[in-house]
Amino acid sequence: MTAALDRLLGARLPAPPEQLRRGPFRRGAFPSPLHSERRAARTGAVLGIAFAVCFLTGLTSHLIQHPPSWFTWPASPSWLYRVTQGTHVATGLASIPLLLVKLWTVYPKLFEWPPAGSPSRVVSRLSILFLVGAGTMQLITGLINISEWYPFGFFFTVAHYWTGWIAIGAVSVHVGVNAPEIRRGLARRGVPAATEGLTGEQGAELRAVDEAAEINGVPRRAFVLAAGLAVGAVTLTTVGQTVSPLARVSVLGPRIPGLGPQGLPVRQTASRARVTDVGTDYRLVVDGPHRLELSLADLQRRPQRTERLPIACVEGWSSNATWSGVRLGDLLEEAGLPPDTEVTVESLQTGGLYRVSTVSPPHARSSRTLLALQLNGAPLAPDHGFPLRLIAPDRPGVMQTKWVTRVAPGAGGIGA
Ligand SMILES: Nc1nc2c(c(=O)[nH]1)N[C@H]1C(S)=C(S)[C@@H](COP(=O)(O)O)O[C@H]1N2
Ligand SMILES: [Mo]
Repeated sequence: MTAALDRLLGARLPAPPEQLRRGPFRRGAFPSPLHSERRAARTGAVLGIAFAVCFLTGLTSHLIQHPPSWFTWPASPSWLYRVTQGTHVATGLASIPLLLVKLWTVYPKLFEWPPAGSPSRVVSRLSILFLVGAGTMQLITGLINISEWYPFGFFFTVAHYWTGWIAIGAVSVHVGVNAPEIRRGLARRGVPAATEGLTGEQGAELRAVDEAAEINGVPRRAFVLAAGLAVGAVTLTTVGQTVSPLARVSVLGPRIPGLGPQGLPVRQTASRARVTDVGTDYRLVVDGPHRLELSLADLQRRPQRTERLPIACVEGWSSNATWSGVRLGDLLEEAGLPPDTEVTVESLQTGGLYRVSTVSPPHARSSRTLLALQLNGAPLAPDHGFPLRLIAPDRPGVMQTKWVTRVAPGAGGIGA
């Protein structure tokens, strides 16, 4: 593809006069093997894998929340979303040090001479602009979101979704355009970027320096160790937000599993959602051919089921809990609806983006999907959705609607 582009436009673009080639533009200005093609390609491969995994898990979460007609997400295994979303946030966080390492490895390329080389070089350098811009934007907005800090004016999920496509598109162009260099860099022997295309004595000299350093291996090993430590430190201090055995070292994770009212973190409090005065006039309405209207006492008199299911927030924290309440499928059946009817679950909350969610047939039909009255053996705390909340297996936390007051057939809210 790039060869065709160069043929079309002429392989060489005019170079600026040689006198301008000073300072970092000098030939061999960056002789360190840490800036070699080999380092750039290997660091890039690790970062590329992290980006790809992060993109695919993020796309999965998006599809679950905004399913097109061809997409269904299963209700089993109950931990699947917990794993995909935990992986999304963990790979995103690990990509922060990886991106810094990669940028440090390749920054001498900024001083490439001649600056424009050939048309394919221009495309490649422009794609890097997009790549660095979109990649940085994704990592920063993701980080800010999991810290629940919204300093920007745009809606996070929409921006994060579209920038994700731009980032992964730029990665693909970058890999396509640089395929020969990447292949060379991943092969056993690399050449420093500074010697690329050089022949004769000077090139041979620089390559000898590079090979000696690679063979001797000290800076390379220290570099790989330092990069590995940085990624390890970021992961170890945050992944405990979802991998509970590591909760004790999760000093940078915004939430700790098991910590919160009734042993569970809270995302949106009752007071922020303005659901504070649930009175004796509370009713659950289930719309259908035989409309149900149930008081809290009615709900408590019905057969109670107990399930152990996680809350898995899109923000990457998750926590298992024991829930008791009535089966959603039983209520649907009693209201005269087939138990796998797609339904909308509505909250007492009057505003907010997450007051309504859609329960798709696999989850509506699952015998493990409950409208829970109890959490870990006690009535729900107001912050966990008193008097009634939805809890379904393998579903994003944002779709586990709290303070439920109405269930109606049809798609309505998030997940529709
Ligand atoms: N009505 C309503 N339900 C809601 C929310 C909300 O803002 N409003 N937040 C959701 C989100 S984002 C998560 S992660 C879970 C968290 O449940 P918890 O606060 O009981 O842990 O509740 C969900 N249910
Ligand atoms: Mo969430």
